[in-house]
Amino acid sequence: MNRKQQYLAKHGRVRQSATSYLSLILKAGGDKSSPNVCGTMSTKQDSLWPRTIAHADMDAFYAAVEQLDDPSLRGKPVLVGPRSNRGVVLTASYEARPYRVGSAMPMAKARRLCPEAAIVPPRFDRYQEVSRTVMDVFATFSPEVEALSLDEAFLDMTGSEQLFGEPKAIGRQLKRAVYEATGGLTATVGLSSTKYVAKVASAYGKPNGLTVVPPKQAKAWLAALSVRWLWGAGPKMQRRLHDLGLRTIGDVAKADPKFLYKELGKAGPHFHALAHAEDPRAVTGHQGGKSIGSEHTLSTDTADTAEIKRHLRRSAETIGRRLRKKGYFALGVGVKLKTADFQLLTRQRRLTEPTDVTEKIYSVGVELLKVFDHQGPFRLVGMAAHALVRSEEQTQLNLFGGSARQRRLEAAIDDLSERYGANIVHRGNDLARPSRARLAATLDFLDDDSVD
Ligand code: DCP
Ligand code: MG
Repeated sequence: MNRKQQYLAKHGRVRQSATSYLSLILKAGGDKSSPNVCGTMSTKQDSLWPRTIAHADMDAFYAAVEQLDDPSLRGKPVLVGPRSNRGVVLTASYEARPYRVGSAMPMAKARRLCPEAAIVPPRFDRYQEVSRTVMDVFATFSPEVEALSLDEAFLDMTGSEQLFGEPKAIGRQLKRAVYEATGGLTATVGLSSTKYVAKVASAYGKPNGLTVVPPKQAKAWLAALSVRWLWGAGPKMQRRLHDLGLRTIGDVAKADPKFLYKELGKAGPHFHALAHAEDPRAVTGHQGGKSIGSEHTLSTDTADTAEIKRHLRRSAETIGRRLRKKGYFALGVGVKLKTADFQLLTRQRRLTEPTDVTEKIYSVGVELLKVFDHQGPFRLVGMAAHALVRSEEQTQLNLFGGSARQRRLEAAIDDLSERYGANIVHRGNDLARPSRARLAATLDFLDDDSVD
């Protein structure tokens, strides 16, 4: 039984799949009880949806949690951030957004623009808790959930029509489930056949929206949107595109890819493909944009579990040390194995609480090792920490609990490693058999420049 079949067996609720649905590209009313629903018409759905990808993002997440917990804040402009004028707004409730305030704006400026807003200091522990609830809901919809941050994720819903119905029905159920599980928070959901279009569709429907873009109509739907909706086009790139006479995504789709490459380098063909609604990336279960990894290409391929575990431990040590040094905690851990015939296999897991503890990362790695179907031999063993969150946020939480002693021990090891080199300290069980990886190529990587 593959994972999807196992999932279907476990959640064996079967619904009649709708074969067609009607909707229009329209934005209907926007109150909390009736979501915005946008979409287009499709007929023989199965053949038109090679993949079904949902993107879900909570509305004004931190501010909405504050309004949920304190009814006196409901319906009012709320800024989450420090009460002092120093620092920035983390987010603004939708009631505050008409005043043109939002995330990352200096608090002093936001208070000037929206003097009547209530200023609420952040409660990260509470946001983590709600995030776990939301991610748990997502996990009941799909075995493939890729969390991008605390409040947003991609869900691969391909083949789930039997269970949840047509895409619009999936979106409705997802929104309802989040609303019910959190006691009243809304998410905006986009559905299409690529990650890119699903994400644009959800941003388009903000707040409390549901936007369904059938793949056949994705290109036409994108065409009217401004180039600022192109993934990866920041303000500087948008100006550059405007200078080239490209104002809409449709303009980019029509442009000659060679011209785009000449003017924009590698970004040119990338934008051209997005403008054609082409985005082959799969929902990976990868836990976030930033990651820290460490992998070893072995001098001799191995199928020996004890040997593989030793490599995992070395990777976990490197990752833990780098997380602590850079001030990050990981919400997800992954294991990567490359078979002797160069097949790349990965498995990820979301943690119940963020960690920077080597032992924890290693123990999740060992658990993940059990869920690989392949027996080896493997030529590469690696681990990565995903969905990194800043430790300043975490220090406000009482996360360490039982692992406080372990953290102190690991801080002492970091100190020794810093002074005498990474190999100076080895755990007793590593000394019994020296690892072959010492002779092997090592790649410690940082997936996203912004981590540095
Ligand atoms: N956040 C932050 N600093 C930022 C951006 C966001 O601390 N520069 C936090 C606060 C947000 C949460 O992350 O509530 C989620 O970010 P989103 O970008 O999803 O923004 P919101 O959920 O607040 O609003 P939206 O409805 O636009 O998704
Ligand atoms: Mg959000």
